[in-house]
Amino acid sequence: MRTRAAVAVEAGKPLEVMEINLEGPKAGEVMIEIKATGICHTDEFTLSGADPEGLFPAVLGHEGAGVVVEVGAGVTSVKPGDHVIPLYTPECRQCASCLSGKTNLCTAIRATQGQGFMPDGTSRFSFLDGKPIHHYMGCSTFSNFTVLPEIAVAKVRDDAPFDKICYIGCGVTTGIGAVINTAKVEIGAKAVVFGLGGIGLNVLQGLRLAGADMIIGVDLNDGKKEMAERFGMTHFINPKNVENVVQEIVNLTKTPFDQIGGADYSFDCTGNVNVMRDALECTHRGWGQSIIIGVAPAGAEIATRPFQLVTGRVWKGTAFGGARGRTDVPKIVDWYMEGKIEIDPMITHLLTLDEINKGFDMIHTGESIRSVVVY
Ligand code: NAD
Ligand code: AHE
Ligand code: ZN
Repeated sequence: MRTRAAVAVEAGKPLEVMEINLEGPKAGEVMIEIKATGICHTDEFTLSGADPEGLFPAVLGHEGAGVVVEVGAGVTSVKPGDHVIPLYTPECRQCASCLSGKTNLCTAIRATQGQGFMPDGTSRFSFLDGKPIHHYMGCSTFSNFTVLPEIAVAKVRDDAPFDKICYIGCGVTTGIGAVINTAKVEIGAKAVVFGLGGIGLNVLQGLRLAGADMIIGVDLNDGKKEMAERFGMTHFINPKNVENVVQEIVNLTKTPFDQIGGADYSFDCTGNVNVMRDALECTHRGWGQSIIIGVAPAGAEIATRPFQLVTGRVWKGTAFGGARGRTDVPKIVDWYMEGKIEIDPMITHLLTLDEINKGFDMIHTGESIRSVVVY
């Protein structure tokens, strides 16, 4: 069949909206009509050419929601008409990683996913002349119709609005999950969030849910302050206005009883390796934990004095907020529908597929939190 898609033809070039071919689902696969997709900073990162796994041409997009339209042989967990969220971190429930109970990083199809292919090593997408186009993060939600393995779709309730719950496909789950699953933040904690964009705001609302007392937000853009306060930030620091952001955080967190100071938890939501260092070093001696969420460009490396770890600080990372997609994503959709978490104010722009490059421009200018393309 034919489908409309925004194709990343080359690194650093705007996406090109066009008709392309899409082959139907093979055994164990499902075809989904994407109804809405968010544009995450990671899509921009890959399009820019900074992703060591970036492949071109490709159909990008990994933050979608839609309806199953066709299933391949042997598919049992979803049927046509089901509402689903594509998962870039699948959950096969059979591989060593899933069965370990220690990680959400299912390894069943990771190798072919990274090569831009379906698990059988081929692509379902091609240009009209037959030249293949790569899949992206196993999702390719910048296409009106896409094909995914059955293990990479979460079935969700059918009364939830697609243009809001698509964000649960990455940003919401990543931010809230980093707090709840990865850091396991406790009531009364003091936490710092570096980068108050589409991920950082969800870390903030995760911290509020977890009952953190002091929630410090750090961003170079003062324009991010108001929205961050709405999601639970109690203190704001713009690094441009202070001499040393680490010292500022240590001072803010000191009490008469605890003159050492430092955050119990910090989260990097910038992808900048210098910020990652500050995020580690502003945590408390003996027990502070710093969680890396941001994705750094090819070749970038993190550094700190090992003494920071010898003295008890812990450096961790998280992908998709440690969430097990098929199990956890339907629950997060329920939390949204029950009013336990907010999504609507963070979706600042709705776009058509033809306008998708505006969404990328607004990531660069910082004027959007999340842009969502509605098909
Ligand atoms: P975004 O562009 O919406 O937000 C980034 C924010 O960081 C902006 O507000 C920007 O002003 C701020 N910032 C940039 N440099 C800064 C600095 N030096 N100091 C302080 N603030 C700074 O991006 P997003 O969608 O929130 O994504 C954030 C990061 O998380 C990206 O690197 C993205 O690729 C990554 N990400 C990771 C996962 C994961 O599973 N680990 C999931 C989604 C996104
Ligand atoms: N391909 C990059 C890394 C990109 C990356 O870290 N992706 C995150 C999700 S970002 C979502 O917006 C992730 O889940 N990583 C785990 C995985 O298996 O890809 C690189 O540096 O090579
Ligand atoms: Zn993302």
